[in-house]
Amino acid sequence: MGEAALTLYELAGADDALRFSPHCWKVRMALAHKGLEADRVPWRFTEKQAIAFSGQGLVPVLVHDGETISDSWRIALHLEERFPNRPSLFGGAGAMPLARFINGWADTALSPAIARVIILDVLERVHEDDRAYFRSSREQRMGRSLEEVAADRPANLAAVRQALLPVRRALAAADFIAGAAPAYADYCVFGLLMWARCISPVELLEADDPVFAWRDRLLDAFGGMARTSPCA
Ligand SMILES: N[C@@H](CCC(=O)N[C@@H](CS)C(=O)NCC(=O)O)C(=O)O
Repeated sequence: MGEAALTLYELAGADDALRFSPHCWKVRMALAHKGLEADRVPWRFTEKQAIAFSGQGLVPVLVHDGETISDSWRIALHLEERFPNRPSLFGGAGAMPLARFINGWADTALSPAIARVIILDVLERVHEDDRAYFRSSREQRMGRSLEEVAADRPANLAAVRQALLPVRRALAAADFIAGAAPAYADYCVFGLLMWARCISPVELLEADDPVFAWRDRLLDAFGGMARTSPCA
């Protein structure tokens, strides 16, 4: 097969190399799973103009041979459909709805819990041009000042560990959420943990947590791609 031309617009921090978006991480892992490489373009919250061609204002945005796809879930479906001869992202079409459920759970239950722990670290590390926008958009979303959201870090951290219980349960039965081998369901959760790892000094997981060992396996996947990725 000829090489596909893939460009991924990814959120970057003040430092260009700091790529911390959870949804972009889901796509990074999906691309690696498919054995694909993309040209990764750093993007900042306030650079809406640079992705206006996608018809919306969020990253990830993938451009594949001139076709534009936004939203990490839609990108995963696109990669699965367009690269059917490479390893399946879901482990077969029948497993796709379950991965969609995990993605929805991660985004609605786990992501807000992690956000409460790391939000001030994100604020500190976004580009200075993004800072005011980041604060006002997130305070509007959360209905409180970021300092209020982050005030009780020990309780917020305990809530993340509690939220991970379904993952812990799954890992009691298999090495990965998707079973014996990692798949997109794993990347949906792992992407959120990469968000925290890249942007915050706080360790979300205890060393004896099975989720810690699972995260290690994924940090080492694809030649250690995630482990060697720059962190703040
Ligand atoms: N459902 C979307 C969410 C994408 C999203 O929220 N992206 C964030 C970065 S993690 C963003 O681009 N935010 C820009 C903004 O808030 O203006 C997906 O899965 O891709």
